[in-house]
Amino acid sequence: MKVEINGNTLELTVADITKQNTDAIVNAANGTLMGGGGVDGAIHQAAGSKLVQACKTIREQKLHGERLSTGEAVITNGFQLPAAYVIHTVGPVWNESNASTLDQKLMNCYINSLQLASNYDLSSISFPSISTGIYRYPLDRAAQIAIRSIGQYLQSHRFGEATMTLSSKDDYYVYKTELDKIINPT
Ligand code: AR6
Repeated sequence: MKVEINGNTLELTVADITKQNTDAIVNAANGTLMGGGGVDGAIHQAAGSKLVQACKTIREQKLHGERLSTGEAVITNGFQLPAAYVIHTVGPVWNESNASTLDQKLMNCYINSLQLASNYDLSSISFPSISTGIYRYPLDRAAQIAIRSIGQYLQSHRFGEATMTLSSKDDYYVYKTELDKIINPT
């Protein structure tokens, strides 16, 4: 499914993000930037060991040894990936008692990644479903935030192509439901 928003496109697809040849792919990382499981592990595996070296340099030079904060984003080369760049962002770990603060942080992941891609003059980006795996965010809630955040950014910027790269048909239909809501608001 692909829709036009203010001259940009927002597409939903079921695919392996490590195979996407957009200018950038987004990694659902953790604050250490040293890799992990899920999509983070798959991206590091496919990009090769230069990716973790680039992440180490960011930790030392840009973050002065600190972890990347939840909702923030940094960029590296894509090395062996088809995508030229990887944007690493840290999604929130789900915790019902703190939901509205976490929603804002998840929104920041999408907006800051798009902003960083724009700063690098990139015009296409693929996102995974941030926080809905190991970080246990409720899928429908995360999908609504992702679609609204990307939609809002595209509505107010000339960007290009944004893709949500989902790992299953079930995830795809949850995201499609949210995208249908912003195209045909009732
Ligand atoms: N392509 C597209 N989507 C994928 C792929 C892939 N190759 N692999 C997994 N997914 P998760 P999180 C989907 O757990 O919840 C890591 O250890 C997956 O099915 O990767 O943000 C990090 O280091 C799910 O729908 O990310 C952090 O510690 C979605 O990607 C932590 O996990 C996100 O699941 C981050 O957890």
